[in-house]
Amino acid sequence: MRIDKIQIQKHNDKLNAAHQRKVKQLVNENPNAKKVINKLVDFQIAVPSWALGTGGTRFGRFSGGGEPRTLEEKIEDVGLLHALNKSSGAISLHIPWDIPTSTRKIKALAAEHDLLFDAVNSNTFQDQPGQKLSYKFGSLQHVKEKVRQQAIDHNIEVIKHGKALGSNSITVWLSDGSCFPGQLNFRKAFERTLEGLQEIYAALPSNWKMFVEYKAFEPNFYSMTVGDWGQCYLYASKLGPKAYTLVDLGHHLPNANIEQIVSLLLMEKKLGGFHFNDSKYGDDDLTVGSINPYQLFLIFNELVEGMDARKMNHATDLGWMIDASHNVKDPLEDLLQSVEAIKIAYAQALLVDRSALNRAQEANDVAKAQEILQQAYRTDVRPLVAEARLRAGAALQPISLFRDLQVRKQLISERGLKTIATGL
Ligand SMILES: [Mn+2]
Repeated sequence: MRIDKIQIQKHNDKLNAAHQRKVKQLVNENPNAKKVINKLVDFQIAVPSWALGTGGTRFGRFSGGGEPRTLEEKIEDVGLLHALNKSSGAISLHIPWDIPTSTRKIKALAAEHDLLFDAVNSNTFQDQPGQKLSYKFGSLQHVKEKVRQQAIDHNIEVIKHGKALGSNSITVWLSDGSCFPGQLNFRKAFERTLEGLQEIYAALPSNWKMFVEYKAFEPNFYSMTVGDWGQCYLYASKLGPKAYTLVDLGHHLPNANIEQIVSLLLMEKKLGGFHFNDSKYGDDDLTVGSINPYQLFLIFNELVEGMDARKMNHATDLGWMIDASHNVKDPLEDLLQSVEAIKIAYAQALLVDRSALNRAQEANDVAKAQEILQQAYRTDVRPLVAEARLRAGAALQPISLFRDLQVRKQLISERGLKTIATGL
């Protein structure tokens, strides 16, 4: 299924008059609003291939129907999202779940949908059918050299697939760690993992980045070998200038000050990218902004401040990706909500009066500093985000249009009710 320009135009025509009144008011009140709209147009967030089907928990999985069965259908789904919001112009693939049968055809299909290939992801956290050696006790940390080599070879293979597709980064998330005290020698596990990452790093094309993703716990519940931003920073520093940390919002211990972590990693030129999601308790992978939108705003506040301090391009100098998936909503509606939440937080962060905030900080005026942040956070920027969509040729209200066009019903009629996305 495809959504064409005429359908979007009709939808926008109905809503545009009321929308323009709201934009006008915001532009009058905020001298920066026009600049914010331009930055929002440029800001794209990659959609992961594994979020297009209903996620599961370890207790069950309830398919929503019409889920993509192949890589082609996954690209088609991201194409639908991008047509609706013009903010999801990239897909992040997971190998081996998404190995193309024909790279040429897949590239052409992505180009038809105006999509790029974002970071490719390796998978050594589960055993694949026919795999020789098991990752039950880890991959790059494994005590047996042959298992480590198998994991290294897999990552190098992932780089090859990514290179063929035009991607320029790999995300390595390792589930390595231990479930019980005494199971693992921490130092040896770190050293083995570093050696493995060094071999993978050596296989990176010159223009590539390696994102090393950390996670505090799960599936290992006593220790994780890349468990927090400190350990991740050590790996990234020892590896070299093409290696960066990747921050997944759900991968911290409860109440961690993620915005401070982001600020310092940026300062050290070691922040590479993001996996956006939200959580109440652990790695819940809930819709971005659904639980704690203020935290998301505070993170974007540090991102904008830190990237501007280093004169970085907001749209292109970090990897922006969603990593969320759950059991109860339509995955495409859910992704539209996540993208919207990210753009709202970004727009609010762009509205922060930086020079006033700096003056308040230098004067120890704590109340004023809070007022400045919350002034931006409490501004309803949704008309600016919608205006950016309008200018890019997308829908003013993507979810309404998704429902009006009965996209899910059509996908079910094309693909069937009982489909399960590959890899899930
Ligand atoms: Mn992640």
